[in-house]
Amino acid sequence: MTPASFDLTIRNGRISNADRTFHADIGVRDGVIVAIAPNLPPGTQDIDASGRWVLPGGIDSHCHIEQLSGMGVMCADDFYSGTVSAAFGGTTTILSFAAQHRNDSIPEVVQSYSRLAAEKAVIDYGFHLILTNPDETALREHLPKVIRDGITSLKVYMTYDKLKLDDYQLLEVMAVAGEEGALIMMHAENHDMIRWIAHRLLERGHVAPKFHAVAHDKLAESEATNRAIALARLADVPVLIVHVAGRETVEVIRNARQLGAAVYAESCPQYLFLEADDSDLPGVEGAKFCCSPPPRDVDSQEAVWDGLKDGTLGVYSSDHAPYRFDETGKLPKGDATTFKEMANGVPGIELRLPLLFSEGVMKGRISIEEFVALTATNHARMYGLAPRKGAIAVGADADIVLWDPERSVCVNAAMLHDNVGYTPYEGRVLQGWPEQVFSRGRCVVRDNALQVERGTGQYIARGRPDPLASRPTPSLERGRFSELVGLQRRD
Ligand code: DUC
Ligand code: ZN
Ligand code: ZN
Repeated sequence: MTPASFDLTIRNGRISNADRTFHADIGVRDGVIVAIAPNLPPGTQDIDASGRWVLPGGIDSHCHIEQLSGMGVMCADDFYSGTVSAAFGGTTTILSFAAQHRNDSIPEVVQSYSRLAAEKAVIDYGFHLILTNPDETALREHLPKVIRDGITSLKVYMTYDKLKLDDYQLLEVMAVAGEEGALIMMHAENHDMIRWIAHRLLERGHVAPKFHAVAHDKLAESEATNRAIALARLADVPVLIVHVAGRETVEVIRNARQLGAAVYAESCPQYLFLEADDSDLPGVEGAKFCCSPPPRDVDSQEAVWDGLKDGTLGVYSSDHAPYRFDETGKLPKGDATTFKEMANGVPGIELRLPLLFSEGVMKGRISIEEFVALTATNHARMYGLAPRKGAIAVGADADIVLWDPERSVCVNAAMLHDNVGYTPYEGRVLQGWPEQVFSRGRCVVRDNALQVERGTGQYIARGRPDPLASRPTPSLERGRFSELVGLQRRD
């Protein structure tokens, strides 16, 4: 190996992957890790990582960027502010949502969303498709095509008037996902339970943000999760339950997994670090803490920690849903906005990793290897980004973050790079911070400053999600059922 053979060398670091921690240097050429060994020769760029923890760049597989919500509200972050904010928080790949609204043509949705991202993203990105109109053209033509083009996951909703699919439609989509090799991501909340509670609350004048959490009861979440799992088992496809909030939901998922069901799940910072009571504030201030499902209580937080520890919850994403605290975002009717009219969602793309690093790793709740698995490696496998992303390994993209475990930071909205203007984590003191961020060997963040131009992120066409690649053969009974009802698999 000649001295000039690396574009970048990161030396003397303490490297952690999902399986182990070790000391070595990393050599990078053309954006790819080409050597991991002690005492590598200097690279054109030579970084001393002494005292730093060297981790794979985070993958945030659930964030809403430059997307219109079901209620027609545009996110505050476009692909520039969204990806800059992600990068400053130690994330080097995002998966956001190309969202079909009911009258939209899927190919046009994907094309226009791709254009927005290509112009602005500073880190790598891929898309899921939100599907709201599974008509014959969508099912037979458009879905197979977008899945084959690398959008290998579909988000579907069991609630929200303008997004929800009924059980029959969910089964139809699942059948196509199974046939084409896409993963179903399920927003699991019982629509009619929420509608019924909300109606009765509003009738009685209970309009404040804190009633959002009352309407989105934990039973609505656990019932829909149970049903989603039953539907997926019937259709013989894996399912990933997104944004798990409540203890009962964690238990439903754990039980199904113990029975051998191909059920996967995600949780997010708001379910570890926020509670329903946080939204009990004067006026509409509590709206800053409202998302769906809502943060619950300390008991559910504990259940989410346990789920992350024991593998019930395999991925930890932000569900960054950025809305400004004004008429353009959270509060379409200003101070008169009821909980039913608020935009749902909290920001979190930049603090996702620092929160878990500080409260999970530094406080001894999870190991650094578990941190890496939950924030990067499992996302890469789950969503067909591996082996290119999610690990520090020869042949992988040089998506690498140098963390300073000694740095303590008091969070405030002004230091963040999103376009939201507030953070539900204001005033928290976090231990450990991502200091230097590399994406495909390019330094993206250093000295608290962005080092790259807009539009330099790359689109990643994804492969088959691991749950589909490694799905166990259907049982004899299911196999015969599948044959009778014409369920097919593309191998
Ligand atoms: N709920 C969602 O389903 N998506 C975005 C944010 C939210 O609160
Ligand atoms: Zn959702
Ligand atoms: Zn979401």
